[in-house]
Amino acid sequence: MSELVRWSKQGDVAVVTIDNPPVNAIGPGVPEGMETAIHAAEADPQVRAIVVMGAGATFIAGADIREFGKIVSGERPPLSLLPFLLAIEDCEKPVVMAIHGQALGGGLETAMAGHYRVMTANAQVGQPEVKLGLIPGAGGTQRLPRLAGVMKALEMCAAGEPVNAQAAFSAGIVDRIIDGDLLEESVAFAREVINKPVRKTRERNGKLAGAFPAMFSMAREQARKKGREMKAPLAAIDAVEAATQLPFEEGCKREAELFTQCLHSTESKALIHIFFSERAVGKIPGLPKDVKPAEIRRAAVIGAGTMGGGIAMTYANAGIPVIVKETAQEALDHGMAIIRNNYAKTVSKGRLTQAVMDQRMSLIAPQLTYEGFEQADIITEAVFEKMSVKKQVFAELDKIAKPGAILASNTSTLDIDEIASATNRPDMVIGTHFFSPANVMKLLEVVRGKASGNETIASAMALGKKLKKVAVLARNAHGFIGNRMVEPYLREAYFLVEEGATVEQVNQALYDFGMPMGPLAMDDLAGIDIGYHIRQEASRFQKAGVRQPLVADKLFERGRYGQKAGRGWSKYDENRTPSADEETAELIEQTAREAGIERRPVSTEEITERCIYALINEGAKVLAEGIALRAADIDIVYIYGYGFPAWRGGPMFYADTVGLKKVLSRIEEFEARHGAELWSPAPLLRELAAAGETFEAYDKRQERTKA
Ligand code: 3H9
Repeated sequence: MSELVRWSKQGDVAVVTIDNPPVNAIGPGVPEGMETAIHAAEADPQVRAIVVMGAGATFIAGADIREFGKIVSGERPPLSLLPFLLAIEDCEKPVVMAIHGQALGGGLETAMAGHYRVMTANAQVGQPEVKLGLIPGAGGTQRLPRLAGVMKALEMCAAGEPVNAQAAFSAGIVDRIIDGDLLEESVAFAREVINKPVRKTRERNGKLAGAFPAMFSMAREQARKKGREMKAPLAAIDAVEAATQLPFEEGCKREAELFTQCLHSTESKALIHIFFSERAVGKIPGLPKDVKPAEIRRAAVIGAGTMGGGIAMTYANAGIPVIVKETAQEALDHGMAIIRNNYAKTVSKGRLTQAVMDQRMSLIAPQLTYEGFEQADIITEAVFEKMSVKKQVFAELDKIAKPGAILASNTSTLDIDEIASATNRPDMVIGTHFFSPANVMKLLEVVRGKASGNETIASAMALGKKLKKVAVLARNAHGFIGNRMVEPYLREAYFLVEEGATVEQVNQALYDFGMPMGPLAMDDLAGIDIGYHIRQEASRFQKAGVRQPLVADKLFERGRYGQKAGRGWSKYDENRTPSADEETAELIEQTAREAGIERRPVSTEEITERCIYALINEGAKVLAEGIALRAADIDIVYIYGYGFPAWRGGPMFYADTVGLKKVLSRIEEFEARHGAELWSPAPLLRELAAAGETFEAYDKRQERTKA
């Protein structure tokens, strides 16, 4: 018997247990083990029904994702789960799949090969393969429409979102929701079905008849809208459509073809890279294993502006009571009104109940004093982005915060060490850089100062998880990871309009690349005034004689602060819909003329390359300087903080897919044209390109060195 799968008897019911920690992924040995156990139980005359379940916290989280790269590289033969599932389905004794935790991907496919399914009330089932650039590859697109109907199967396979027990039961995916002990009740359920005919999902064709062509065209339209250039959702729809057109075996063949195409796609490699990177960022080399993060029970936030309000909501959403302090009643009232309005919008969309909104609002205590701050386990400062203001706030916090409280700054660019120097406890000071809107964006950039203590770092990283964010650790340096890199990205966008591209052309090029909006639209959303103040604070980093963007500051001087002012790079109507603004176009032309910048037609390719390669080049510098721990960390920052398309894998992974030699040679061309100060290639990029290496390989090499 396989060590990964065991079976035992509870009277006349066999219990097959899959035990492949941590998530019972279907790796080598698991399907074989399942088949052997089922056959052994089937052959045992005492056994009249079989229950299959997972050991530990979950049923089966899917195929072992680590195997896919090995299959693509030819190191392992293709995973062939289908025949094993057919063997389970053909078992002559009823097989009951007992689901707790998650049955995802190959996990749900396994469950659907059973004759019955039961599920605990808090479990989930889903076909999330599209999130890895794949489609279900073991009959999921063929069995799910037979169980749940074509519409539900399309929704689950193309969007990849899991469904809860109630939804799974209503859709017909499971036969019973279990409230009590899973093992006990599944065995009891198995006894109920002993004398009932064995139901093979693959033969239950009734629900397939409900399909009509418009379902598929609608699904495709939605998938294109949501996934932009992503291919996997469309492949998933094709495979579900095949279920309605072909017999089961033929449908499975079609699914297998589509699965293989997806498996070899760059999209899938990129998304699998993101899956593992998202988990790798939490691992901090050098942080002793016995460091315990502090328990965060109470929080306080200074500043009820856009960031402070969003951060307060994030704490409240995680059930942490939070005080929000402002200096003036009007600002406090305004901030609280925005918070209330944000929650109310979510309630009106049906995504939050009024009761939950009320409970969250009750966790947020607005006030003008420091009362209660002495009880806070963490105090997050979100005041004006100016060093003198931040230092004054930290000096005050030092006097009132309890010993052991974490003093966190939400600065997006400023020097954490200098901020910490305003206190007598620099070991407790750290940067927690939230991204706007803080209650929505998944990234938390944790910035370690020179003196930040290990426990402070571990606590901030753990806090990220508690707030349902992805926390990435950065070393203290101007702009940290994200904003340090966004500067050259934006700089190129500014230069490109001065050289002759239109604002709309620049925005469209980066939107078409996959960004949620173009760089100048992002600038308008973030606020032209914010960028201006950051540039003012950072002016000491500017080198004399190096070209500086000219128009952005002029927009500020004219009060064109972006979306909130109704005008910035573009003009905005009352619904904040942008349109081209002649005044900006004239301002750009006039500025370029006065500065002697030659205007010329600029291609989409040049726009994309100059913006994205500037990001990559700076990323390589950030990596070599140790500001980011891994290239993968940079990718995560860009995906969750700036909306870089996940299906391109983040800027560093994208560079790998373009080829570092090609990226380098374009950067060298830009250097020749625009000067070394702006475009000198990062030494690490040169080194990796010369060695024919990738950033991904560099990360692996570094990991081995540090281990
Ligand atoms: C598939 O099934 C294709 C099929 O159609 C068959 C084709 C033939 N494989 O997320 P966590 C690791 S495609 C390998 O931190 P949580 C994970 O890396 C698959 N490893 O825990 C981590 O390792 P480490 C479709 C996996 O409680 C550890 O387990 N399935 C897998 O926050 C803990 O994970 C999916 O896409 C895996 N399948 O969340 C589901 N899953 O500790 C992917 C997890 O070394 N998984 N690991 O960093 C998930 O969504 C979440 O892991 C889950 C648990 C919700 C299950």
